[in-house]
Amino acid sequence: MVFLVILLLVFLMTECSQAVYTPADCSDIYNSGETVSGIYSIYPAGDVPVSVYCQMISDGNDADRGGWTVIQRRMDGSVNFYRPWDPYKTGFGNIESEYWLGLENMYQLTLTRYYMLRVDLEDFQGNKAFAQYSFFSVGPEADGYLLSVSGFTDGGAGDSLSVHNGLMFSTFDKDQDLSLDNCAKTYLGAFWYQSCHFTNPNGWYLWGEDPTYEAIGNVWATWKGNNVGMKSITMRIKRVS
Ligand SMILES: [Ca+2]
Repeated sequence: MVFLVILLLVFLMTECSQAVYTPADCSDIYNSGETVSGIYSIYPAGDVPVSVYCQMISDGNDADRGGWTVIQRRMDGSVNFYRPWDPYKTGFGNIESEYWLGLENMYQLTLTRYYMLRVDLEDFQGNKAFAQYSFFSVGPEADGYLLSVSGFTDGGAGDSLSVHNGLMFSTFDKDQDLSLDNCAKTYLGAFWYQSCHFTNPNGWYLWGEDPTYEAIGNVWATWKGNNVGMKSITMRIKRVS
């Protein structure tokens, strides 16, 4: 009888712990024992599930190891990134290929947690480089989803992002940049524009080098200049404990 009661209690505890398992991000999922990269559900705000690609790295050095939450990815030009404010707020695209996680999700994730950011780049010749930042967060919508990024480490790409620190996010229908013009319209993207950019990861998928229209592509100026679109760009974040 006692055995049966214990069995019942164990069963109930297991069921309950499954019901309330709401990982905030891929770091939580990795730490729970999932070490295979793929699509998972995370709960940035604690209640609503959000699909995301988790890049799980279980070897390599300490900086790489762990569960990385992919917040932005371009890889084949299959998704249109020239979109207005609302999709940039809530997120869009295909989790298995190209997507934007959404500013609100980034805000919720970084509200009470510390993250590092890594940006991986690849050109159409197969060259790769990255830029890493020891701190990344996004402020509330009321403050224009302000970007905070610092602590640059060079992975060969140079630093095209620190100049965007402290800026508000802009889309073609919500100009919050520091330019008299509309940077999102001029450079066919959406970003934390200044006047206007050193990198334009959500810009036009250029398919390589194309100087026809200056700096409209998904470029990273300190690596390949303003007119070389990347084959792939991935922005991913990992919790720093
Ligand atoms: Ca402006």
